[in-house]
Amino acid sequence: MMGNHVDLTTVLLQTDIDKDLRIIAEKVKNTERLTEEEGVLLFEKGELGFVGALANHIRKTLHGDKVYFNRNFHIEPTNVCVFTCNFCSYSRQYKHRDEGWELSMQEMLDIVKKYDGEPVTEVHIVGGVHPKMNLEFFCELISKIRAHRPDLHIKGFTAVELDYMFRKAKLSVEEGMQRMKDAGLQSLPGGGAEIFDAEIREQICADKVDAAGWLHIHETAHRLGMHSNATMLYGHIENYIHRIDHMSRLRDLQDKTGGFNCFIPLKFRNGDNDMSNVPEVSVVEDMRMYAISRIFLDNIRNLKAYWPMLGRQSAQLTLSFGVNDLDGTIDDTTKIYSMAGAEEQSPSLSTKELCDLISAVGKTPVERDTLYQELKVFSKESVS
Ligand code: V47
Ligand code: SF4
Repeated sequence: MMGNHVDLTTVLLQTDIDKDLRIIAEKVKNTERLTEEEGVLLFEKGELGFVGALANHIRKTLHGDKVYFNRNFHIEPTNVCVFTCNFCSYSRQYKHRDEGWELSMQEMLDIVKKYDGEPVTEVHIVGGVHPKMNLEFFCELISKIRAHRPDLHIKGFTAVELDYMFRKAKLSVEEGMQRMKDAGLQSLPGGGAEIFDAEIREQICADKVDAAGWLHIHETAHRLGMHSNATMLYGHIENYIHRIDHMSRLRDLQDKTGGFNCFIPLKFRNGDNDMSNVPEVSVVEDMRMYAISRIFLDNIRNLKAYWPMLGRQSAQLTLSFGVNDLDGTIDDTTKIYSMAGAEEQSPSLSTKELCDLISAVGKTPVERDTLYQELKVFSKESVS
């Protein structure tokens, strides 16, 4: 096995280690939970090698050398959006909808049909919040996808989209979610969380669902037996306290419901949006972000790096900083990052390319379904 970090015992043998960091390393060794203060301290004092060693220890304990990926495809119904998040390069206002796209029911079903006979296991549906695409429309879409291809897991709609649809339909979150579930929705993606802190939210995405609303939607989904993901948009105007506060609220909800499958830190990209003056953070800061989330979120089992946003090489690097999941779409049509200046302009990786990328850093590629059930473990020989 390739050893990229010194192990935790070696870290603890160092005599010149900062006393606060030593306490944190001891806690990680004893699988004890970090406090919020300790989380902030890790951001302030933890150098890349130190947080990497801790995160790697946790990843290895939880997952050995397995790195998960999923064969899925995306449907983006529209980029027309009633909201005005300043970091968004993707959306177009309704009055400028001629510059954007609006897919019809048939066009979306045609995307699904394109994958007939292909071994995909999930469809991920996410887009802007269109004032005319309502709950009825999306329930019909979901039930038609379900009828056409019952084996496909339908993961769709951020809490932002759901909050708008439910309010427009004059339904409570519980009623709205039950309708979606009855139509065939099985999981929620993690988008729309951004940063929960109210003051930062006010500056970057003032008009969409707030932290309490986002958390309530996910809690309701979990209570109905659905699972969901959680994201955090980092590296813009927030500080370390806001990041820890965000993760702490997720950790609290996870204690209550256990419904989060994974956590996905999303790096702010500054291409062509109203926050283009905000510089992007360095790759060192990216890796520290992954590592510290792995250490802090002791009750969310999987940490995902979304490779279309990071690029292949940085995605590979995250596997040494706590990440055990590369999402791994075979055909990803999401434009949310390509339009914000991400490395991957038309992201698509074959299973073989993805497996090679994982094997090249000494890890074992494992295909999973949406709920992280293992579908196939790829040995070097079986990659095809
Ligand atoms: O909520 C928008 C982010 C999210 C930018 O659950 C940006 O499996 C960086 O959540 N720079 C939507 N990020 C996408 C999302 C997602 C993606 C992949 C997988 C899953 C999953 C979820 O994209 C938004 C926002 O946080 N975003 N603009 C930008 N300029
Ligand atoms: Fe709309 Fe989502 Fe863009 Fe915000 S991030 S403007 S909610 S598409």
